[in-house]
Amino acid sequence: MIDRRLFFLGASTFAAAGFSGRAAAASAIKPDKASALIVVDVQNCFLPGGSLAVKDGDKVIPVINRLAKSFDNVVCTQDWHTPGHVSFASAHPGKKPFETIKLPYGDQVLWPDHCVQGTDGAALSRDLDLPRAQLVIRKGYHPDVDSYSALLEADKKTKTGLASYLKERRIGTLFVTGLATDFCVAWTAIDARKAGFNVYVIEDACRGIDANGSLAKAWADMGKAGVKKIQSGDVATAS
Ligand code: VGL
Ligand code: ZN
Repeated sequence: MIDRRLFFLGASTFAAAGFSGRAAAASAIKPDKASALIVVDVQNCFLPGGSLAVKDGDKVIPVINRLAKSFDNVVCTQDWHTPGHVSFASAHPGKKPFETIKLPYGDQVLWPDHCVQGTDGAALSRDLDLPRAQLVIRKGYHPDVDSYSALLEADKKTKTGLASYLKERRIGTLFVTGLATDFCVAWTAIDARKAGFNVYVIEDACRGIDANGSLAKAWADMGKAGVKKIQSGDVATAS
């Protein structure tokens, strides 16, 4: 009798501890002073109605706005192409958007014209509510080189300066959000891992283009690089 009571007490105590332990772990990713929220390319061209609209791209905005309240450090990126940029299909007679060509630095997907410097399409969405954002890093401004990654241009040599900025500020952990999951988000996350950062990608704070299986491939590549996939609900909210 005594044994049985003890067993039941023990079992229920164990179950309760196990359950709350798991629940705590799932919500225990707490951004600290050495963490930054990276908001990738939430620009009009990538939003519904834009020239390279990402399906449901606008859905990331409320999620990012909510997350930002938990971060001391917020950095935005902005795709910022010259008119007639090498990544535009319109710059290659006979080529159409989403075809791939060979450039000196490797394969390049061709895109509709997008995010041309100084245009409204290149502006960050006015619905972003990031009053504490500290830096907007622009990329893709060399006419002959694309830059999906916010750290390293597509030639894999030219640095944007973002890694050094973050390191000088002693920021070691990045939470990457924005558009598009399978291009600028993934390349930024993977290059950040290569540069030694601890990297989370917040899946529900991103949306993808998904051209020819690119979304599944991007998640696989990110996983191999040691990028951690999480959901916005896994990030501890500001107290
Ligand atoms: C992007 C394609 C071309 C992106 C930028 O932000 O993911 N994709 N330029
Ligand atoms: Zn671009």
